[in-house]
Order: sequence, then C-alpha cells, then structure tokens
Amino acid sequence: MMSISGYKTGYVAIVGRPNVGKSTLLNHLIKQKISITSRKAQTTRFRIHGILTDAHSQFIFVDTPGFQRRYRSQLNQLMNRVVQQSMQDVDVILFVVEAGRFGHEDELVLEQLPNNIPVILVINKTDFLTDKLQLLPFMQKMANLFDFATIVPVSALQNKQLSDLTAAIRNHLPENPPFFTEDEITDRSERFLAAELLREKVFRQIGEEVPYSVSVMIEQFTQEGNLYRIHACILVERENQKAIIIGKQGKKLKDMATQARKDMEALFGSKVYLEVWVKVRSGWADDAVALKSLGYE
Ligand SMILES: Nc1nc2c(ncn2[C@@H]2O[C@H](COP(=O)(O)OP(=O)(O)OP(=O)(O)O)[C@@H](O)[C@H]2O)c(=O)[nH]1
Ligand SMILES: [Mg+2]
Repeated sequence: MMSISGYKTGYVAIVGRPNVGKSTLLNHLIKQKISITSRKAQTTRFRIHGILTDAHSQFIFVDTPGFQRRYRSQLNQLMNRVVQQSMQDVDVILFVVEAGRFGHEDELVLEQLPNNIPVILVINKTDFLTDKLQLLPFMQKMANLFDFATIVPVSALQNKQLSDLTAAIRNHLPENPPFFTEDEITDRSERFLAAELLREKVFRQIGEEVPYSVSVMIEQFTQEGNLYRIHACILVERENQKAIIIGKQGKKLKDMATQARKDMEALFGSKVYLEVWVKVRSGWADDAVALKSLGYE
C-alpha cells in the first residue's frame, strides 16, 4: 500500500532541440523502452507519456518532438505546436541540452520556456566529457541565461545521476494521490507502440533522407491468447523510396521487421506475428487528413 499523505504526483514535460536525448532520458527514467530513439534528429513525432511510480511519488513524463525550424511542412508545424502545448499544463519542465553545447537551436527552445513553471536544466551526455571540470563553466554560462530551478548533469544512456534528477523533480511536484496504477507505464496503446517500434527501425537503418518521408500504419492488431497478430504498413512518398526500404531481395525489410518484432515481444511480454508491407502514398506529411489518420493531434 502507498501512503497517501505526503504522496506527490505531477506532470513533467521533457523539451529540447532534436537529438539531445529526450526520449532516451524518458526510457531510462521509467526503465522501459516506450519512446523510440535514433542518432537522427527529429525521431520523435508524437507526444507520449511515460509513467514512473515509486513509494512516495508518481512522475508522469511527457516526451515531445525536438522543437524544429528547418522545414515548414504541416507535420513540422504540428510537432512544434505539440511542444508548446506540452509545456502549458505541467508542474515541472525539463529543458535538456548536451554537455558543453548550446547553439542556436537550443536557444530557440529556451525562448519558448514559460516563466511561471519551474524549469530544471538537464545537462545530458556527460559521458562524452573527458574532464568533468569542463562542466563548471558551462553550468555557469547556462545559469546566466535563465532562472532555472536547478541544474542536474546526467548521462541518460549510462543511467548516471538519474536519481538526483528524480529527487530534484520531486521537490517541485504537488501533493496528490497517484493518478495511475503502478503497472501503467504509458498513455499510448500497444497498437501505437507497435507502429513506433517499426518506425524506429526505419530511422535507424535507412540512410539520411528517406526516414523523414516515412510513416507507419497498423492495419490489423489482434490478440489470440498469448499471440499478437500485427499487420503493419510502411508508407513512403515515392516509388524509389519503396525500393530502398525493401532492399535487395527484400533483405532490408525483413531485417527491420525481425528487429521490430523482437522489441514488440519484449515490450508486450507475448509472442508476436508481424507482417509488413510498403506502400507509396505521396504527400502524406502535408495532408491534414492523412496526418489525423496516422495519429497526429
Ligand atoms: N553518449 C550518449 N548518447 C546519448 C545519451 N542520451 C542519448 N544519447 C544518444 O543521442 C541520440 C539521440 O537520442 P534521442 O533520445 O533519440 O534524442 P531526442 O532528443 O529524443 O531526439 P528527437 O526525438 O529527434 O528530438 C541517440 O543516438 C542516443 O543513443 C547519453 O547520455 N550519452
Ligand atoms: Mg525523441
């Protein structure tokens, strides 16, 4: 039983420019892989909640797409709106930057930060630093830019200082009973998570340009006892991209499907039968109806 008196529950938005490690941080905080990650910028497209429950607190983390300014497609505008909306109704904001790096893209996010909600500066990827003393001048510089509630250096990937971070967040959470049961880890459906795990493989395995033209749709999702039967469709914008995804003798597609299936089996704790097709559907990133049917808000 959890004691209700003194129990704290609240929402924590994770924001920052693309590729700083927001989704990696979320996954490592909740110790489950629910948000997809890759070396490419703009991997995350959808807001997703990840829930961490302990004996004294419940953290509802809100992962967001990296705020982005490069392309003005309808998809990018939607993504930026998601970031702005995600910052409105939360109790704490984690502004994530990379150790020793603060550039124009970070500055654009900094400008969006509200001044009526506590903002914790998270300096990620400290494992890249050869000398931890390099952090001090960087922290000093950052402290001069904004009135942060506190500054916490971490390495999300190596699980370093993550308990310092949760302790710092807890200081700013309101007293509330838990909103979710202990076994709830996300607000997204298994169907959504399945689509994302497959999209992650495309982001990780296909060269630079194609992933941004790719989207995944689940056409069938059924559960028969301990078996999930999933039919997924990878949507691309052009015929030549379809060939790239499928690869020589279908090898690329087969590899991606196998890896996605393994991730799904680990996350769902079940056997998964996965079938994947590739279809050309041009212009989906600029088509409001298509965006809605794919799960964009
Ligand atoms: N060395 C190191 N790499 C990290 C760390 N955290 C994240 N990364 C890597 O940074 C890359 C980007 O991570 P993501 O979690 O996808 O970044 P993101 O901020 O969610 O990116 P977008 O969704 O595109 O905005 C991946 O290759 C991660 O493995 C860290 O603490 N140390
Ligand atoms: Mg992300």
